[in-house]
Amino acid sequence: MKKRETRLILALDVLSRNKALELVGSLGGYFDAIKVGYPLILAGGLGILKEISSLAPVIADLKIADIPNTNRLICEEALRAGACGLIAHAFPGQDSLKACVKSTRAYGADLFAVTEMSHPGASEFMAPLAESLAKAAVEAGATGVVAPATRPERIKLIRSIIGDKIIISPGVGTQGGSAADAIKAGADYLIVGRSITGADDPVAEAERVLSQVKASLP
Ligand code: 3DU
Repeated sequence: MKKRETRLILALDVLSRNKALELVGSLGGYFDAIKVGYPLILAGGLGILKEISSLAPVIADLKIADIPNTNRLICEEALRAGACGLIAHAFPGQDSLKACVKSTRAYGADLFAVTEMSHPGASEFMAPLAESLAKAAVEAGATGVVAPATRPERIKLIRSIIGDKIIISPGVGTQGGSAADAIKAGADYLIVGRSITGADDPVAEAERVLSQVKASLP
């Protein structure tokens, strides 16, 4: 993972290749990485990873959650396409998660495991398991975890389990999370999407979030 500079990761959930490249062109300097997930990959093709990765580091958010062999195949496709970071679910278990860690390491890339998601429904099944999922991420050798900016107290708890592994944290802005609170709770990077990509002035919004991050650092 690129050294923490802005501590921001852009969630690029747009459906047009041109729009995606336009946003990366104008916003790239505000973000340490660009997160690309199913919406853009399905709409624009896997080649979009290569195009964007020539401009900025790309994390492929495929929330990989299959048996070890299938996980390996998915990881290798995304890594060959240019991703330098991948997001996987921890719940399929150590063997599945370790397959992702092994693949990413072979490419010098990072693997982030989801602990508890940021939306309200995560309280049904994920929250009761989040501590075990965080421990599983550490045991598997993941680079870090995904933890919710919508519940900063959960970032704190997960930080106490994972030590100095990296926390990337979605949920700032549209989902209601505060950039300052998530950073103060221990997030290393914030994942921000719609509140910036859908703003009338995305650059001004990125600047606003960046100034909140800077103001909340010790
Ligand atoms: O809500 P936003 O538009 O800022 O985007 C958040 C992004 O992070 C989006 O791509 C979503 O799929 C992803 N994400 C979560 O929101 C919550 C998680 O627990 C994991 C990923």
